[in-house]
Amino acid sequence: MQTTLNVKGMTCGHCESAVKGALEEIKGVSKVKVHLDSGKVDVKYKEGKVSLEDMREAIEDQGYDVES
Ligand code: 9UX
Repeated sequence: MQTTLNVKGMTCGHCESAVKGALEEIKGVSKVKVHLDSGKVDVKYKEGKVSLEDMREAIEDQGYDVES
């Protein structure tokens, strides 16, 4: 499965690393690509192993907002 999340508040490379790292720590997430310019985050994941809510929480824990 693949999804694209819209994340608000990422402006620098550290933001990118924080969001990417937090998502990659989740079991079931296989690939994360952050687009700093647009705030879009492409995520490849295994369906059933991880939910969109898990991803949202991981990003919010880092201090960023996810728009649905
Ligand atoms: Mo630097 Mo990115 O303060 O939020 S980590 S802009």
